[in-house]
Amino acid sequence: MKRLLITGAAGNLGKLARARLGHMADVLRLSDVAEMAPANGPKEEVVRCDLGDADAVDDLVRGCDGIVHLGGVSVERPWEMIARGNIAGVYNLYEAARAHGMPRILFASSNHTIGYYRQDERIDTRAPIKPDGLYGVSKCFGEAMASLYHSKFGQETAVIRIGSCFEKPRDRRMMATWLSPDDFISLIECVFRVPMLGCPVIWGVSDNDAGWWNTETARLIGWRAKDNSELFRAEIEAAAPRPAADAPQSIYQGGMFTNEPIHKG
Ligand code: NAI
Ligand code: 15L
Repeated sequence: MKRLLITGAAGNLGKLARARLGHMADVLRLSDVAEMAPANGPKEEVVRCDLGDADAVDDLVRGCDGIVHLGGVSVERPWEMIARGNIAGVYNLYEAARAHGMPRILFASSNHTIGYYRQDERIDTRAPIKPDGLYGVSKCFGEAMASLYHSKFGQETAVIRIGSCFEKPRDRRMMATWLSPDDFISLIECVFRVPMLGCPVIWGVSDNDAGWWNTETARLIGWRAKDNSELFRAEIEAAAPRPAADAPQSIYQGGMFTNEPIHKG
C-alpha cells in the first residue's frame, strides 16, 4: 500500500499498530482526537482528527489505500461520547471511504457485541448479537455499517471481534478472550494481504485452550493464531482468587461489562 491510515493511533492498540505496521505501506497516516507522538520521519503522517467531524474525516481518508479503524470509545461511557466516536464516527468513515475509492477497512469490533452469552455457550459469528452495553451496541452498529456498505457498494471490510488484546491475560476470563499482540499484528497483515476479502466477521482471539468462540472464519483470510493463554495460567490463578460462581465475570462472556450501568454525562 502507498498509504495506510490507522485511526485511534494514540490508544493502546494504535500505538502497537504504529510500531509494527510500518512495513505494510510507504506511509502510515496516524490519527486520533488525542495528542500523538510527532511523526517519526517521512514514512509517518500525524493528523489530529475527531471522528465525529465529517469534513475532517473526509480529508483524513483521502489518499489512503487501507484503513485500520481502531479509533473510538473503547469501554462503557455516556451515550453522547459513544454516539460521536462510534456511531457518527463510523458513518463518517464509511462515507469518506465511499467518496475516496473504497480503501479496504479493518473494523475493530468487540466481543461486547455478544457479551450477554453465557460462558457455557459456544457460538460462531452467525449467532444473534447480544450486546452487553451501549458500547457493545455501538460495535453492532459498526458491524451493520460494514455489511451495508459491502452489500450496497462493494466496500470490503474485515470485521474483527477482538477479545482482550493485551501483553498478557489480566484475569481468568481473559484466559478465554486473550489476543496476543503478535497474533493481532499477523491478523492485520492477513487482512491486507488476502486478494479477495469481502466482509467476513472474524474473532480476534489467540489459539487459547480455553475459549467460547468458533474461530473457523479466520481461514477466510488465511490467518492462524499462534499464541495460547495457557502459558500464563499459573500466574493468573496465583494472582487472584476465583470469582464467585454467580459473579458476572464467571457467568457472561462479556464479564464485568454486563454489570455496568447506563452512564450519564
Ligand atoms: P483505546 O481507548 O486505548 O484507543 C482508542 C482511541 O480512540 C483513543 O486513543 C481515543 O482518543 C480515540 N478516540 C476516541 N474517541 C474518538 C473520536 N471521537 N475521534 C477520534 N478518536 C477518538 O482502545 P484500544 O484498546 O486501543 O482499542 C482499539 C480499538 O479496538 C477500539 O475501537 C476498541 O473498541 C477495540 N477493541 C479493543 C479491545 C482490546 O482488548 N484492546 C477489545 C475489543 C475491541
Ligand atoms: C473491549 O472491547 C475493550 O475495548 C477492552 O478494553 C477490553 O475490556 C476488552 O473488550 C475485553 O473484553 O476484555
